[in-house]
Amino acid sequence: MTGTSPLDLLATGHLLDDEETAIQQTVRRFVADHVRPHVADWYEHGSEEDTVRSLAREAGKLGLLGMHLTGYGCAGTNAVSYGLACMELEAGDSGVRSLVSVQGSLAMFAIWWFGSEEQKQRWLPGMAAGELIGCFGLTEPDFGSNPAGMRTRARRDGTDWVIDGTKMWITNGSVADVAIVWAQTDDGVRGFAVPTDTPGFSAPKITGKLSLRASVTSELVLESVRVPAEAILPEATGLRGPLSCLNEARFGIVFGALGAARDCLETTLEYAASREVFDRPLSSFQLTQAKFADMALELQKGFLLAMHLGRLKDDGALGPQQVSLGKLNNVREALAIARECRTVLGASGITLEYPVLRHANNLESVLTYEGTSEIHQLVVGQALTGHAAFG
Ligand code: TGC
Ligand code: FAD
Repeated sequence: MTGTSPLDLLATGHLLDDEETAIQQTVRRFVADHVRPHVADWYEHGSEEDTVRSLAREAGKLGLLGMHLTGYGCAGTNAVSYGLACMELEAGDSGVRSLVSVQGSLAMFAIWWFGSEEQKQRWLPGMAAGELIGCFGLTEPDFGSNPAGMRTRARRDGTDWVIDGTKMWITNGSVADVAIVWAQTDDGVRGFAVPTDTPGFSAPKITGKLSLRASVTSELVLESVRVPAEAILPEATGLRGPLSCLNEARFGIVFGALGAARDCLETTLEYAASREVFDRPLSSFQLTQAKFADMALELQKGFLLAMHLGRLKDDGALGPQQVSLGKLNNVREALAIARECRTVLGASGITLEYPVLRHANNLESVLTYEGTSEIHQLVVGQALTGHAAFG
């Protein structure tokens, strides 16, 4: 998508400054060295905890974890740079971008924004280095789109808190050293930084996934998990707490999904140039070119949208509805591009030799997590009409 990309019909690289371009290129090399050689294997066999840990350490060395946060060992880049990093990571695999999103935008952000100084000192430097892994437990088996209904409950016992409940579909749950757990209390929803070695905490891994297989997804089970008063995130009160963290991660996805789409399109352009059908290169047929033109158009439009939102964010002017608009469009279009590319590859498109169906399958999860496309339609609908149509 920068000036070096063959897909950059609009020369969108001109929108980036030198530092942003350098960060993008560095992350692209990281993906080439640490992700691309292994990702088909991770996908085929399912990612293991060890893989996540070693990838996190490599990402930490590069300063990718919590990179748009400041202090506590974080790199302190601007939002656009963070978005570009997400795009490059997701060109490798959505699961790798998920690792960085959950660590930086959800778990670290929750502590950085809502935590006490002691919590920040305790967790953030190790998390930025990739030595400690965090997860973010909001969704429950019966409450995904509607977290307000959560049943996980924290009650006071003396100065301690005792937490009971179950969280579902939690990225890196069984790898994590610290779980940010959102629970109902007598004062509404509150967040807790729970060390995962606390008695009563367990995180069974979810198996049988057909999407995001290069990422570890787990259940969190909390049975009378007792944590001291210092575990509560003091500044997060109400559902606004977790939803504010989601804005951060959703922003990364606005850029990230385009990386997966770009990888599909680049792969498919190359394939169609060398594949002969009816004695001519597949890329010379009008129907194929129409597909390419439409896909390139949506990719470039998506990037312009992402850049606009990134600049708004860097100006402190980005609203949640705008993030919803970006996530809705860019994930939907990325998935459409991945599926269309698969058709151009024919039967070859169904294997792991090419990344296309892997990306498409991953994007099914991306369409669902961080707010489903329907929830983002409703957020935009509410902004347009003034009526909340969720309930
Ligand atoms: P509602 O009554 O509208 O709002 C409750 C309070 O929250 C505030 N608020 C927000 N604040 C910040 N950012 C946002 N985006 C916010 N949206 C709402 C709101 O102002 C209010 O504040 P206050 O102070 O007045 O109390 O809430 P609702 O219950 O009607 O729900 C609205 C809805 C449906 C949009 C929300 O629940 C929602 O976004 N649902 C989707 C849930 C979701 O996205 N879950 C994601 C879980 S994490 C995940 O998927 C990680 S995947 C990671 C990976 O691998 O990359
Ligand atoms: P539901 O809420 O049951 O929705 C089912 C369908 O109903 C969807 O199509 C939805 O759009 C639709 N629907 C719901 N409400 C409405 C409505 N009001 N109007 C119209 N349609 C509606 N969660 C975390 O907390 N932390 C994580 O780290 C995390 N990682 C994840 C990783 C993966 C791989 C996946 C797949 C999910 C992850 N999630 C995580 C959970 C994710 O956020 C939820 O799956 C998502 O919020 C949707 O919830 P649900 O699956 O319960 O679907």
